[in-house]
Amino acid sequence: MEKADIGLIGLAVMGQNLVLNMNDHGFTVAVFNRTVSKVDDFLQGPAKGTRVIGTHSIEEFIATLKRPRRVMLMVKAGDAVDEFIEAIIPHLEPGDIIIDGGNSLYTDTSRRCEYLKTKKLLFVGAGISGGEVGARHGPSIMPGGHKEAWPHVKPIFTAIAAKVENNEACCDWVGDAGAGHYVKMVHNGIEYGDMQLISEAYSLLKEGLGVSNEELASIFTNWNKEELESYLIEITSHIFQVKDPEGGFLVDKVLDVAGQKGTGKWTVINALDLGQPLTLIGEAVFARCLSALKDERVQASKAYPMEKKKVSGDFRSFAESVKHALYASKIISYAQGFMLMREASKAYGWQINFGAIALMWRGGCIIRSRFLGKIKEAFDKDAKLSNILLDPYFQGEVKKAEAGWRKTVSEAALSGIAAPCFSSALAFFDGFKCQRLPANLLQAQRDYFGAHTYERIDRKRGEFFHTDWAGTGGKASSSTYNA
Ligand code: NBP
Repeated sequence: MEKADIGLIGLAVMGQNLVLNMNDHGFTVAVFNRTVSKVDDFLQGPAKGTRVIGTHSIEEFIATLKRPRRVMLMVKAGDAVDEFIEAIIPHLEPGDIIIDGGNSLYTDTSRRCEYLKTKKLLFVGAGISGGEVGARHGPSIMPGGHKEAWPHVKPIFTAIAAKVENNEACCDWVGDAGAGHYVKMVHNGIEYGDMQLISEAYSLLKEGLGVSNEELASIFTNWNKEELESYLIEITSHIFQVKDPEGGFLVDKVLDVAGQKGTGKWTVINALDLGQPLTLIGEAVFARCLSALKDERVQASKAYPMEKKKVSGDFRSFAESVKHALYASKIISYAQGFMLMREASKAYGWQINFGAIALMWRGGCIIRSRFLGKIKEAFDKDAKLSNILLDPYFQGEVKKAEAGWRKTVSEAALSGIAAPCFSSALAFFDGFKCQRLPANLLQAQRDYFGAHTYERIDRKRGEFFHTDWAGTGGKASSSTYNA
């Protein structure tokens, strides 16, 4: 009997489509599912006529695999992954590989790496983005874990992944332990940021300029031909064109309360843990929280009525300013996202390959864009680049967009239109490029009331001073640790 190149457990939407994608690329795949009847449904349905091998028990499943065995799990994240790992361990041999392609929390993946090492098995935690269509025709795949497994997984993953210029696959080794799933989490955080930025541009054009849905579709279609070209800008231009069968445009009938499933929140919590100023994604998550307070917002809108004030300037020039605000803010968001990943790589000892991340996100996933190609180029030129904002290309881009960005943020403030991500991106930029922040005063205040000590500009770093500012305190100071 023909042996399978890889086995996949979990025949829901992602699993089925990945199996068909692997089959298209010449791999023989064995499949299994907790509800075993779904194996037969799959073989008689979408997998009919393929070389997919259906199995009806774990024993049969493992027996059909070539050595070293490659077992991929595409099941619900959490306990289901641990349960399947325990169920297959007794049937595996040292050197066999387990791959978790679900949306697992990176700390779970790191834990599983440690555990499976004690069993002499290899473990890969791979973030997969692109949804159903991506899984079927080319997702972005972000694998991390035990690097010894990579040569055995690479041919399959790079074959099924999305391809960009020069046929480069949107899949590369990310780093050790939970690095792959961590990078997928940050991808989702950046997705929150991109979506909120687009929504702020929409709000300023619609509320501030009174642009119609037809005009919005046309503006976004044009933006998608320039530096903002991306999947999210493209789908946004389509959304503005969809009519409601009951009349009008569908987007105007959608309730303004945004949902969230937690990956943005976890990215921001991690940024706080690592002390990184991930302000834009933070604002994007909070903007969804604020949107959820619909009833209170309606009440407050009556308590603080504001005469509708259109933004100043003509249509064409303000729309251009909004485009610049969107582009510059997007650069800030990615700069912050890469700052976070750099810190995580250091803190967790992962050796993350940043150029590879930009390439993996270039195609297949929700945040895919032309822009990510430029980030890849920046890391190709300088693999040790400390911050995207210090790359010469992005410096030039931010400078070109700066005037329009400032105009947009000030017009938003004057017109009373909330633009939290545009504004916080600009505040971050002004702080980041500021040689001397008012943190000297913060330190003085901390020392005044809590004897927390301060460093001086005219002494070497690491020397701490305490002053009895009011002449009423003692000489004892607090310890100088940072939380
Ligand atoms: P689901 O997340 O809906 O998971 C369905 C699969 O998990 C089925 O095979 C189901 O078996 C199995 N399963 C469940 Br539910 N509970 C189980 C348990 N306690 N023990 C064993 N198996 C269990 O499927 P999906 O949407 O295809 O996603 C698969 C993974 O990929 C998830 O981690 C998801 O977060 C991730 N992901 C999804 C997308 C997407 O767009 N949907 C995109 C990227 C990543 P059953 O058939 O017996 O119920």
